[in-house]
Amino acid sequence: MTIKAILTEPNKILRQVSKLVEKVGKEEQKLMDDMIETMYKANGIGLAAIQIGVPKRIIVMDISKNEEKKNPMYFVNPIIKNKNSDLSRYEEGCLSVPDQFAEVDRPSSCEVEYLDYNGEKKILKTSGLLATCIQHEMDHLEGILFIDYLSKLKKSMIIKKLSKQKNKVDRIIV
Ligand code: GNR
Ligand code: NI
Repeated sequence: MTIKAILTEPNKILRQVSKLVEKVGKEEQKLMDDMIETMYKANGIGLAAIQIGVPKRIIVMDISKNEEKKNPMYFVNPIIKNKNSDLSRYEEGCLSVPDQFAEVDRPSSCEVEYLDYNGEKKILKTSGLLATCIQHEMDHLEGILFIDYLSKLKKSMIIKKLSKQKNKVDRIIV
């Protein structure tokens, strides 16, 4: 397994729409292994392939709190169904929007249809943090970030901060 670099905003790659996976083969499983390792290393609870620069419709998640009882979840070609009209508000963060947090409203529960690690078709009913997280990850597959739901002012302040941070890092490296 390999830890990959996570792309951060502003980066046009994060705005790409990811492509359907035709078959869950060795290559896709290797990608999922790398994604889950990268996500654990970064202390995240979810990661979409595009965040490591791969435009495939693949998501990994683990919302378990206990370090010892890891519960990695893998979603290939996920589709969201039966979104609840009730909304839940969560303070969201994103590994591609480092150190920035904001409240976002999303359907409080939904169903997800997907292929698992072995390419088998599954349906999962989600609520709470799991529902919020899967919807956050589904957005990545469409090139959407949680900051897109904020006011223009809040969003532009965040992007400005991140651009400055990036310039700093570049200067250190150069
Ligand atoms: O680690 C993450 N935490 C989180 C918290 C609230 C709502 C969504 C998330 S997902 C995020 C990891 C990430 O950026 N996934 O794309
Ligand atoms: Ni994210």
